Amino acid sequence: MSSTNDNNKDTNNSASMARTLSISDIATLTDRIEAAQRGARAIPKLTEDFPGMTLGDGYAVQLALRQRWLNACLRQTGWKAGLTSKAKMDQMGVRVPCIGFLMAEMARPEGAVIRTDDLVHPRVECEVAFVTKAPLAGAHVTREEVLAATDFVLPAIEVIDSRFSGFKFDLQSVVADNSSSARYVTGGRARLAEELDLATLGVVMERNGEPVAMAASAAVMGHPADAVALVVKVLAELGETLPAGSFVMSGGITEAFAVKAGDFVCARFQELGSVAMRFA
Ligand code: OOG
Ligand code: MG
Repeated sequence: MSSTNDNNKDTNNSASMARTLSISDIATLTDRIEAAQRGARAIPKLTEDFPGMTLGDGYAVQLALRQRWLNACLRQTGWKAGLTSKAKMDQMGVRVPCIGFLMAEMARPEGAVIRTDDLVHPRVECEVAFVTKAPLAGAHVTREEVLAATDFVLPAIEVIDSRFSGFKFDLQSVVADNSSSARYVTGGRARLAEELDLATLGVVMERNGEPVAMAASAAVMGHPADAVALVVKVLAELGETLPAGSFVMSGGITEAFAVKAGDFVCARFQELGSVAMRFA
């Protein structure tokens, strides 16, 4: 099913983002992911039919999906980093961080009731989110540059939803599936990054009033701003930059937890306040 055709490939910037699939294979996989997302249906991971698929192919599918949403006049709010903590890497069995795009349609207000019938098998995870006030670009961006370009930080819960059966995937497949992006909720108190030690923020994740996980923000790459730098570096490899005014989630601090209709979830962050939601 997979085919390679050198005359039919996009060019891209970096060796690690090398692509092997033809433009028509990328379109086929983009159709598959889009249908699974829209229909809230689990599908086999993409490498079952396309075993030679590379990380670059995964990002080609993700960017094709993003382009479809933008062509439909939907608005991108920013990007996210994923698999940036050991807890998340261990849980998913994937040891390389990834990025995904975030759209306004994925945002839900603090305290929202979130439907589960249009999701496959949702999970929640707590994250530190950043909003930028200056553009960031390049393969060598530093934590200090990220902090200087940060307008404010705020607490977030991401609702992830892998479109792959059993919530099991490899790096290429999850990247194509926009790194499981589904919904996100911000809340609490927006704070200036310089007023906080962003590496030592404690967080307690509760489901139905019971603590299910707790950790400190250093679990994310030693410092969550490093995960924002990672987003910028991956974007550079894809020939993209992070514009000013971007919303960026830095990745789950603890492992993610399955949720079902009726569940109430609250993440309590030191210094940043709490974010809560109910599922229905
Ligand atoms: C991939 C998405 C990871 C995070 O914060 O680690 C992610 C997954 O775990 O399904 O968003
Ligand atoms: Mg996440």
